[in-house]
Amino acid sequence: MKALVIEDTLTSATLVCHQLGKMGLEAVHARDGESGIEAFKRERPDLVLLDIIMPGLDGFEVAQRLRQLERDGEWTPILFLTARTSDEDLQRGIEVGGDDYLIKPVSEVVLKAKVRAMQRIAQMRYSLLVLTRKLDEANRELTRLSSADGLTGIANRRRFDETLLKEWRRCARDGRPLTLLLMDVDFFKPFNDNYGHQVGDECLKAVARTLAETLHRPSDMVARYGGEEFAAILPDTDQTGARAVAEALREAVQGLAITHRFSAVSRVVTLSLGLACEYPARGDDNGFVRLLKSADAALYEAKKNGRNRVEV
Ligand code: GH3
Ligand code: MG
Ligand code: MG
Ligand code: MG
Ligand code: MG
Repeated sequence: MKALVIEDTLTSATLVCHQLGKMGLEAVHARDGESGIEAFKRERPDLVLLDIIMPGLDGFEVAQRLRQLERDGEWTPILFLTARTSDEDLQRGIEVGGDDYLIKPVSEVVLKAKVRAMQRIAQMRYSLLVLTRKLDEANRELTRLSSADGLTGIANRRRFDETLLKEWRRCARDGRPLTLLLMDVDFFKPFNDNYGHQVGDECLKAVARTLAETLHRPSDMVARYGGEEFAAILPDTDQTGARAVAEALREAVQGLAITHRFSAVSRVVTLSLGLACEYPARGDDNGFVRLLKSADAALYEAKKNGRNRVEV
């Protein structure tokens, strides 16, 4: 703990510094307001003892300036230590930012008790700060958990729904196209039935990771839409661009080369994709439902036309 003593009278300063030293505090002395402010910036003390009558800046002005120097969330206890005894001075001292007001000469016992009181408040304040930080962190973690899919770690349906509406509106506002992809693993039921649910889960994790890694733009998002179905939102992407992305996703999943002896279309796990692209209209907040239906219909076509393919 470090205390800054801003006091122009040397005998008084020496005495107080000595007393603080006995309490286990490291005392730094400044002999006027200006150098007190400089010392505050340099030393970042845990406590300030501040005289009022000094050449140059008086203690009231110094207190105000010190409060302005505190960084966000910081608080340094300021105790006036002065020969001025009027109620008005005490009142003003508290108003300009002082936390306590002691009248000289102050006994060692009183000084010690007052410093202890300030230390206790500072400690409580610090504990509260730590708690607030932990709460913030826990809150962020909760938000993350409530929007992530438990198995794959990518966005869940809830987050997908939120994002789709948000991106729909954004693209409407900016006059940009929005693409939606619905994707479904081919013959996943026989995969599960033959290799077991655990292997099925591992396969879904690998597919999710690959989809996420293959999408490049920060605004792209992929979600687990349901069991073995995934959905991707591609903002600012027209049909031509989206077709290329969909094709890349299809190839990336095939490229995983996860053996699937029970697929009727391939020897490895594959993906069928349905693509829908629109230029959202302003005010058409329900238009994304049409987009979903359209992507779903395209996915159905992809299944019907042989799977492991993209349909629009
Ligand atoms: P299609 O090519 O027509 O899509 O055939 P499919 O067998 O994939 O279609 P279907 O929808 O009948 O099968 C989906 C299967 O996905 C059913 C279930 O066994 C499996 N499944 C769904 N969710 C999970 C999951 O979380 N983990 C695992 N291991 N399997 C899942
Ligand atoms: Mg003085
Ligand atoms: Mg399915
Ligand atoms: Mg199906
Ligand atoms: Mg399927």
